[in-house]
Amino acid sequence: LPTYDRYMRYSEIQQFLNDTAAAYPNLVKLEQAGKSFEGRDMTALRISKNGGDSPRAVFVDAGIHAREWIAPPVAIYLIQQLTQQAAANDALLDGLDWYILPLVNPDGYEYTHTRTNKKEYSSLINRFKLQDRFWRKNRSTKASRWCPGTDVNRNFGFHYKQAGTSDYPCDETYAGPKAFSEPEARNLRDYILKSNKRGAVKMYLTLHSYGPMILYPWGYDFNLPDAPDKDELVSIANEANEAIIKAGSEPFNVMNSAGLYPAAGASDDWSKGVAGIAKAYTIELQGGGSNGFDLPANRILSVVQQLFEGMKVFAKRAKQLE
Ligand code: 0X9
Ligand code: ZN
Repeated sequence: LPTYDRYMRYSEIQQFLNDTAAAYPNLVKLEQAGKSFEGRDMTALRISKNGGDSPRAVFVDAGIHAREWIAPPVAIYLIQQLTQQAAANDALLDGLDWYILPLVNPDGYEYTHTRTNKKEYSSLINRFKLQDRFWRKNRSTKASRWCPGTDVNRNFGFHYKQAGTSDYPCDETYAGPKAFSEPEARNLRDYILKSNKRGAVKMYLTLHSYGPMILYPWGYDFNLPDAPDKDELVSIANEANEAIIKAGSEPFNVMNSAGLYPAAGASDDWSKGVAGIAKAYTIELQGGGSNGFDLPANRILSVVQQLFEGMKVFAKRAKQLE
């Protein structure tokens, strides 16, 4: 069983996904999206009462960014609710399939779990640096051995490198040598496309931190025109926000993602612009701790419970989409 009183490691998350698939064979299908740069599994679950043939579906991922530890537990709690509480949550499963990939960047995630945030002297770069509890990228050494890591959320092939990305491997927002150079981005792309092969996926929710914010497209440049369905994007996000607030959370800021800062090559814009998923959101979960990314573990449970109330709204609205 998953725990919410501390942040689980990769192997525990894998165990939970495997156990869930084994325990609910009629509801859950274990799917492998592929392997990370270092060879870890990117495991997903398809949750469906209908063998994956429901008229509509929602795609959820988490953990694109290594340090954003609060995101995977939100996906894991959602899986738990959809399986262990399937009867109580039938509204979320009736006519709706779920594709959930809780840890897109397992290498980076494990890296941050084996590091500290203490300042230490690095002889290599001849200065003090923070150790990498707050690592963001994947752990690819293909572009540079000295500065490993590409930002998976700058590596998607839609307006690639147009704004808010870096060409320098040492930077936090390094976009990689080319679009979809990274196995994590390719695997996520391919798994989204496979999940959406019937065009059933109406909503893409990618879980990040920290906000709290609900971001809607577009975000790939400065001064972009509104998405044609902006009003509906906002209306859905506002309704989800109300439910999350009602569950006890501070309010989320519903905004255009370029309003935070322009950043091209992110998975949200690609999902809407290329995969054709009508509604795409980046959910920046609640922050906390020393720098926003290290939310104390005693807050995990309330965050996952609050977000689940939002998920109910996203599901309800997804079922109403064309
Ligand atoms: O910069 C990002 O990738 C996201 N914020 S985070 O602090 N979690 O790193 C925001 C991405 C928003 N989407 C687009 N700009 N397309
Ligand atoms: Zn992020």
